[in-house]
Amino acid sequence: MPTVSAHVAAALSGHIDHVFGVMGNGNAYFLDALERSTDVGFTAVRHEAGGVVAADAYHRAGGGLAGATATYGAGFTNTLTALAEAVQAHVPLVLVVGDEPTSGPRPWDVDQIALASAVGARTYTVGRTDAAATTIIAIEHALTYRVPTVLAIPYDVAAIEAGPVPEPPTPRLPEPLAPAGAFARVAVRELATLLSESPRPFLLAGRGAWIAGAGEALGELAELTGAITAGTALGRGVFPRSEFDLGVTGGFGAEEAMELVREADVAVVFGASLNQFTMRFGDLFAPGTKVFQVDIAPAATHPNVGGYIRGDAAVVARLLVEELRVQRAWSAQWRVDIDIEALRAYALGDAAAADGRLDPRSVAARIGGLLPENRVVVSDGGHFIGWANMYWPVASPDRIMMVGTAFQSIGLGFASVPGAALAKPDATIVLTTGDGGGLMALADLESAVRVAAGRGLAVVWNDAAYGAEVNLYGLKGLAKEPMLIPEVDFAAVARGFGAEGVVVRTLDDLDRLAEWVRMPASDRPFLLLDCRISGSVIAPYQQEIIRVNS
Ligand SMILES: Cc1ncc(C[n+]2csc(CCOP(=O)(O)OP(=O)(O)O)c2C)c(N)n1
Ligand SMILES: [Mg+2]
Repeated sequence: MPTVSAHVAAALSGHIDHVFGVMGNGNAYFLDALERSTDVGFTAVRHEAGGVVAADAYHRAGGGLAGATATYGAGFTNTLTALAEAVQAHVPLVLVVGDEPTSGPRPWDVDQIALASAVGARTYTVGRTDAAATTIIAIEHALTYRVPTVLAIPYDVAAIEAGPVPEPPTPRLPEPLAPAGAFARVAVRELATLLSESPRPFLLAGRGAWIAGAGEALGELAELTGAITAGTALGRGVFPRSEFDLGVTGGFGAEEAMELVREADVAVVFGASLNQFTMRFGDLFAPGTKVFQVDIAPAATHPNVGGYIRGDAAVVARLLVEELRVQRAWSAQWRVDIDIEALRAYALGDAAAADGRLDPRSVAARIGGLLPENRVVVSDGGHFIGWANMYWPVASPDRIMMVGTAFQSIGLGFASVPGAALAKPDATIVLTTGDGGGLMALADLESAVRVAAGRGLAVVWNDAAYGAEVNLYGLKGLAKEPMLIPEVDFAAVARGFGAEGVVVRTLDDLDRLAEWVRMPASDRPFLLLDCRISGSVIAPYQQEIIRVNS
């Protein structure tokens, strides 16, 4: 007879292909049922945070909804940082955990519902008779609100026989949000009129535009208006015509491209939250630019926004296109007269910095030129995030992700690799990480090497320091000792996990990457490049933060 845990597994299997996690007493029956009676794949990771991170990365890389699992107590508390990240980054996933028995907590139990709630995640607890239906509610909540949910199985309920698995209900998901009411209709029409008369229109897409599938409609809108376009760090490559696209905006943006944004007279932002980094701390748009935001948030999310239209990015973009067709707008010419590709260029570095270590800009540029096109870049957090974001072109938002940056956490990099690898099974997965975050995440180097194998490449920006802290506080004169890390031989560490490790001290050492790229994935090992870079070259986005903080 199926158990309550089997009911959970069966209901999940209708909506989830993959679960990542670590087993323990609290999820043993669930994992047994998942393995024996469903087609859901289970991938073991080595730290529970990694289970949530991998499920998160799986979703961001276009794999759909994924599950994570951990045992009760310490297994669950190990997930909290990754759970907070998924909440803040708006990534749906279902975390299946063991929980205290219904009879009350044991000495090793903690109030898991309160802990999940404290980081913004809702818990659904299954009972003896409603496990399948409750599982569907947890899925529905995750997908509707684009958040992680926790599905808790009390310890004394997990193995109870629950009878044949019922046909679970289908999750009910809302339609894309359309601008509602006469007020919104007029706002759309007026924005269309403004765009049709604008000599220098600018359109910016964020991750919300990608999730909404707005690319085609936004492409038409750009054609009809003659707009120059760009993406946020999470919304790159949404617009179909790259020759009119300035690439990434915000701190990672190329200086001259960002100057051009300030020349726009009308700017419309689709599906972007306009955080301080995207907005260059208020300087992205010039004071005279009329800024409009289209988003599903209840109201505008930045004070520089002058007009707000609440709605799904694709729905509103299509409405604007229809309106412009009716109005027979003329198309602005400014994008035709400008060499946009030239504006997207970044400074090339030197071969070595003054201290003799590598200049990260030249390392990044060389690696960027060698990477295979079909790739997904997963990034940990730290000063180094600028290098991949500036020097490695991104085709679409599901091909670069920074799991950890919404919550400003480091140490979630290695575990992102298995998630992305399973979501895009033909792609090369490229991890970009610092030495500090890399050491924090090290347990899941094992998962990364095992799952991605010859499709996996890790680039470690090894500056023997918590570089971001040196830049923000060391340069202010604070004690440097806590900011330094003894230089770790990551290449040797990688060999211990079954990968190939290469210490990169000169640009010529990157020739190994050129060879590796030419080999079939099945014939090559996971490759880790331990790049010994100088901490003296500070990325422009970080200089901006230093300026704002000083
Ligand atoms: C979990 C966590 N601990 C500490 C921090 C503070 N922090 C932010 S960046 C950073 C340095 C990261 O060092 P590394 O990974 O080597 O990258 P680098 O800055 O040197 O490029 C630290 C410690 C954080 N953001 N998250
Ligand atoms: Mg470092």
